[in-house]
Amino acid sequence: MAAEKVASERVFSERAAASSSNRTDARAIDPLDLPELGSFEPHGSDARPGAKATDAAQAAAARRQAPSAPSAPSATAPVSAEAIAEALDDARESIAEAVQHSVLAELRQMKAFISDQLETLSWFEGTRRQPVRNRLLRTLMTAGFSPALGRALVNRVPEDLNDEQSLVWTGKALARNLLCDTEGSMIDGGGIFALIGPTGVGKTTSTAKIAARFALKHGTQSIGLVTVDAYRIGGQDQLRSFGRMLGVPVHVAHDAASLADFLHLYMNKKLVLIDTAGIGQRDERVEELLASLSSNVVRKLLVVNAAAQVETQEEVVLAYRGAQAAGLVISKLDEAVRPAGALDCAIRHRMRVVGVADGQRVPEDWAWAEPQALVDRALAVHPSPAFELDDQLLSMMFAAPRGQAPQAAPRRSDV
Ligand SMILES: Nc1nc2c(ncn2[C@@H]2O[C@H](COP(=O)(O)OP(=O)(O)O)[C@@H](O)[C@H]2O)c(=O)[nH]1
Ligand SMILES: [Mg+2]
Repeated sequence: MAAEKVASERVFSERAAASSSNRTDARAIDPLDLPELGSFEPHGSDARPGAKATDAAQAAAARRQAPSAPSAPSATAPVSAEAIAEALDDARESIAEAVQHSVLAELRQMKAFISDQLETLSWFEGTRRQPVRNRLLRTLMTAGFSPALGRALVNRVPEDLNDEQSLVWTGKALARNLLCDTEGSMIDGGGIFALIGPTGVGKTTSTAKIAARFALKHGTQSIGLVTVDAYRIGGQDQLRSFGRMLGVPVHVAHDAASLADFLHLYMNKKLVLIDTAGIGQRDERVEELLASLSSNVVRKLLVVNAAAQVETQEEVVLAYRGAQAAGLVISKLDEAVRPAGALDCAIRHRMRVVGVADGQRVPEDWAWAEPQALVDRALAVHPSPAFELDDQLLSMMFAAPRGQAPQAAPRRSDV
């Protein structure tokens, strides 16, 4: 984790070093201090508010109970009135102490909540007094960026810029922080890649598009195609028919062992693409899938649907461990009203965008990731009047509780 942080900070500082001194050029300022978005990280091992105090109260109650156990009146020995009175006193004391601890824990929790709310509201009030920042915040929220990233950006935009300049600055800051594998160099370098993600996001279609692009440059002989989509009826046939179009045979792996066999068989191929079963991010089989692809040689490309809700995208990234994947494929960009969500996830989780699918046609509707073009597209959102944000709505958004660890999505077996 620390090594990743150092590496990404190096990328940022290298890019910053290559910057010009133009005032509106985001490269001229410090990079976004993304580690500050720590509110997305779970807080330590036990993030329950007041957990420590409550646990301490429970432990104290347990301690008091323990010594009293041996002295508990046996069935045969007569119980004296003093012993009963003493036991009652002990019990009263334990209850009072436990109640005191739990009240204190609740008060602490309330205090933290109120000071968090006040801090956010005073930040928002401060922003309101700076009309350029206020309008910028509204533009970012309207585009679909998260309040966390919006706030980080608005805090850093230089004060002396006008609306247009601050938007240019923000666009550049976003593009600089959106890691992209421009020109598809990662895939062009070859290796074994598995496309993972929820159902219907475009894994198979993207696999076919990537294979077609690669075949154009390196020839069909250099590609191996494997599908482990054994769950869905027709899942294998879909890649098979794309394979036939390309002239590349497709093999079906039914389990981790047969996948290993195929990978061995394809040792001499420059690129091996593994198409996987679509599994909803709340399905516990996601873990099985990730385990079956845990080999070091298999690099994972998470496919995220740009047209999905941003909260869903966030859940997908968390469930599929997107931050540990080699790259991100943003699919269905053509359908997305607010593509900002997918970019926001990529920036906050420091994922490298490998490619973008923007239509159903294979292989035409595919582009290698280009940060500025993606950011410009995300910022060019014109919502219908029903979805416009006014100051009141904005203040409500920013008054919502922040700083909580993301709730793990309920697994399918839990619901
Ligand atoms: N509009 C649009 N449709 C897409 C895109 N990628 C895939 N699709 C369609 O989405 C559906 C599911 O795609 P598929 O590749 O089977 O998804 P998978 O379940 O993740 O493998 C198919 O109808 C595809 O044609 C895209 O970039 N844009
Ligand atoms: Mg599929």
